[in-house]
This record gives sequence, structure tokens and C-alpha cells, in this order.
Amino acid sequence: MDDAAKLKEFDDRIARGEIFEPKDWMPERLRKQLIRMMSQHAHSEVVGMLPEGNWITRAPSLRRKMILLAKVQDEGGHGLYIYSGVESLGVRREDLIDELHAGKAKYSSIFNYPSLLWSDMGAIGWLVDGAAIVNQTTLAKCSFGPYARAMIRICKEENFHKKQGYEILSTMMAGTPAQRAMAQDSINRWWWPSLMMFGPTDKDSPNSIDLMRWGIKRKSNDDLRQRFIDMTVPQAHAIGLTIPDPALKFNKETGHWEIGPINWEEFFNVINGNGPCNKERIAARKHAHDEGKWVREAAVAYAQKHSSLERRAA
Ligand code: BYC
Repeated sequence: MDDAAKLKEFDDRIARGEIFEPKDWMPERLRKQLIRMMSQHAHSEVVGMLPEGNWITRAPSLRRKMILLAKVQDEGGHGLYIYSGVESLGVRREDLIDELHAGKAKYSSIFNYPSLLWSDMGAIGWLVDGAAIVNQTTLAKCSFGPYARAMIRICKEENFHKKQGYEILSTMMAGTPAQRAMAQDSINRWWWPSLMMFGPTDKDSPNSIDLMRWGIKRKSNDDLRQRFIDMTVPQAHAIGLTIPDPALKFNKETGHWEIGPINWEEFFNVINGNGPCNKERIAARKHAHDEGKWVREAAVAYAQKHSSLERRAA
């Protein structure tokens, strides 16, 4: 079968709603898109451990510390899980990580903002994990098997993350004026970057064409952003938080919340390496990677020893 016939067969499979697996034939362009998007996603999970990791030693109680520790570990696990999915497409994890450390690979813009207050742990859990869930529940229905399966598992954990974040904020909003002011300050700083997590507007999203055609993205950047806004605004109001957008209004006819303009200049600056914490984040990842070299080497030596013992016993 020539490539054109294979492409036709593949397009038909997608149109029938079938799932494809790493060993199946797929268009080269799609393989590249999946490697790009999934590796960015894996990097985001791992870099995403840093803003919250910053608060583990300063959590206000043992209970909060245990929850935060578990959450940050979960994010690391998500990263490893998604890296395994990318490896199924024929690339090496080490190469992907090298690209991240060289500043050549992207990861979510949101993790280039600093976590300045304890209430930021609430804002990250509620808004950042909340936005991730909206995006990832649709990815759980995507056409690439390893990615879809990873998303199902990850979304279960993200739900817990989101709830613990909202609980931090609702506790603070029921507290002293200083606690309420801190919670509001966090929302003021994290609201707009959370909306940017969904990517540029549909007209400025060059990758969407391929990803939608082949069933990876099931909803557009703007559709998912709107779903997140509609879900989140009432939750903010329920605990007395103000969304930092003077143009925000509910449109009774459409049933949607309308927002003011997003600062896309800021977004493109951040994704091009010039956000408030880009350099710090990459330096911290490189440091952790170098410090963990002996652990990786020990794990490989252990695995090799055990597989040779098993071979001898067989
Ligand atoms: N940040 O054509 P577009 C988490 C880039 S972590 C940075 O629309 P696409 C968590 C984009 O890559 C969850 N870059 O792209 C962890 C492209 O550049 P290139 C992270 C962005 O792929 C710890 C260019 O802009 N979630 O949950 O069609 C603690 C044009 O964009 C961003 C995922 O990674 C951005 N926000 O759509 C707490 C979800 N947006 O590569 C929580 C998986 C766009 O052409 N990814 N760019 O140079 C996706 O769903 C899609 O990749 C996106 C972008 C919607 C993000």
C-alpha cells in the first residue's frame, strides 16, 4: 500500500472514532506533533513541581504539608507517565530532557510565575489544576491510546489537587481580613496566567489544524478556555473572591461569562523564555537532574543485576 492509501485508511479510522497505538501506521506529521505536544506536557508536569515544592517546608500545618507533598509527588509521577508515552513514539527520554535543559523545549507558561504566598498553593490547586482538568478530560478521549489512557489516570489525581486548592482558599476566605487579602492577592496574580494555559486564540494556533484533524484535540483552545471560565467564576463568587477583570460580565443570551482582553504580549514573552521565572526554573531542573545522576545510575545497575540473575536462574 502506498503512503496516500495508508493516509486514507488512517483518516477513515479516525473518522470512525477508533483509537490508534504506537505500532500502528500514522502520518509522520502526526507523530511529530504528538512528540512535540506530549513532551511539552511531560516537561510541564515536572517543572510544575517547582512553584509548589517551594512551599513544602513552609506549609502552615502537618496536614497541609502532607497534602502538598503528596500533590507534588503526583505531578512528578504524571511527568514520568507521559514521558513513557512519548517514548512509545520512538524518541529517547534523555534527549527530550536535554532539550528542556538547553532551553529549546517548551513547557506550560504558567510555571514561570513565582509562588509568593501560602495562598498561592490554593490558587495553583484550584485554578492551575482546574484548567489542566478541563483540558485533559478532553485529551482523555483523544485518538492516541497511550496519551488517552495516561490522561484518564492523571485526571483522577488532578481532581483531588483541585479540591485541596479550593479548600485552602475557602478556609482563608472564612478567616481574618489579612487571610482574605492574601487569598485575593493570589487570585489577582494567577487568574490571567491560568487563562493563558489554554494557548493562543484559535486563529493564532498553528498546531490545532493537524491535532484536530487527527482527533488529538477534541475542542479548540478558545472553547476549553470558555468552559473553564464558566465553571470557575461562580466558584470564585461562592467564597467571596473577586475575579480581577473589570470587563467580566454574564451574557444571559449565550449563557456564558464574557471576559476582557487577554494580554497576549505577556503570554508570548513568557513562552519565548522571558517570563519572571524562566531562567530560575530551568536552572532548578538542571540542578535536580545533576544531583539525581547517581540515583539513575544505581537504578540501572540494580535492574541489570536482577535481569542477569533472572536469566541465570531460567
Ligand atoms: N504554555 O498552536 P498552539 C499540570 C505554544 S501541567 C507554553 O495552540 P497546541 C500541573 C505551543 O506549544 C499541565 N507554550 O499549540 C502540573 C506552540 O508552540 P510550538 C500542562 C504554549 O499544542 C504541576 C505555540 O504556543 N498541560 O497540570 O495546539 C502542578 C502555539 O500554540 C502554551 C498540557 O501540557 C502554554 N500555555 O495547543 C499543577 C496539556 N500554549 O510547540 C498542575 C497538553 C501554547 O509550536 N497540551 N503554547 O513551538 C495541550 O493541550 C496543547 O499543547 C495546548 C497548546 C493547548 C497547551
